[in-house]
Amino acid sequence: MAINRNIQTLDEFTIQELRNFPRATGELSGLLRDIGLAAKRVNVEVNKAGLVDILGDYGTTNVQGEEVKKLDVFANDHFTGVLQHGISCAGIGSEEIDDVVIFDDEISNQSKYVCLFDPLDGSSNIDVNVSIGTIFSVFRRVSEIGKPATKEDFLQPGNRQVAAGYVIYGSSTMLVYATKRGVNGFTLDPSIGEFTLSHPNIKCPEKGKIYSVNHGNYYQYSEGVQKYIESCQRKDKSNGGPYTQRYIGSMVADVHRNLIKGGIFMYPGTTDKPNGKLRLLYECNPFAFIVEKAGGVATNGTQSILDIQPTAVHQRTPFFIGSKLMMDELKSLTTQNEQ
Ligand code: P6P
Repeated sequence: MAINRNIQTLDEFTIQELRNFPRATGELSGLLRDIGLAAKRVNVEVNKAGLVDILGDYGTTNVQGEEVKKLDVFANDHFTGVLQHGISCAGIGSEEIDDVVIFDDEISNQSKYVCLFDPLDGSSNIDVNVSIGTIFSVFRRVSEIGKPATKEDFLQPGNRQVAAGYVIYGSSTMLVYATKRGVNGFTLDPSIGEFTLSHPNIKCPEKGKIYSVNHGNYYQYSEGVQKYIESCQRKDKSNGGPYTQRYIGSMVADVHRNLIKGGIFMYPGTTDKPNGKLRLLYECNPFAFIVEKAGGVATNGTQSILDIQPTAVHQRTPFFIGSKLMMDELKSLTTQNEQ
């Protein structure tokens, strides 16, 4: 029976990638397959969240001081579990856990990588059936292999990431990840229970007509950001305006749409929250890595996200990400208005 080689599963793709790097140990491929396995398990629960008593507040609050939904905990436990019981990860950092978790067992200490993740971003949307997602970031350890991982392994600038990706639990479930070789998207085929390559070599369009921002905070934004938002709304032939405003309130869904179609996503600092809301290590860094590998740009308003030297696991940053020419427009307007 002829095997349809056109449908490449995530496992086949990562193994194929290995063949391109004969000296590779296969650890990173293994880590990505582990993440794919956890994503499939979380997907099952997300898809039936409305049917079983897994909804509702878990009654606790996480380090962000937010009500924790049961699915957040479920997702956190599954991603932590597959990585701890795999052979490719020495420790994790998670939005749901106060500090990094060093696995410190004989096998894990031999692993070259550490992983940070937001196990279920956008979880406030769970109860109303809006797309949510998992975001992950992978670093090569700077600490000595064979010994336990250290905090420094996790506090590296985003330009040191070796891989980053996200899972979007939406109308279909997709896993998108980037390495230095590019960005590839895999759609879960329920008939075989495998992620299959559906979006090879993703590129972010240089220009788009979608801008994504929470207008409710408009009067708390800087003058430059306000000017840019107004330029998006203006009927201006030079930039193809007015643009379309799309904001789901679930970062994975908003950034994924803009990555594929072209556009800009902004979570600026406000007068109440000068550093904004989004977390550098497990939300902004991974998306910045992915979008920049696809040809886009990501900044905190003044510098590249990937150049920021982290000082704390849960630190926040203002976040602007998207199509290169739109990010250039933003930069010119904010520079003019904030000198
Ligand atoms: P706001 C979800 O809670 C989240 O962390 C991101 O997924 C999303 O982009 C953002 O917050 C939405 O925040 O303040 O606009 O509701």
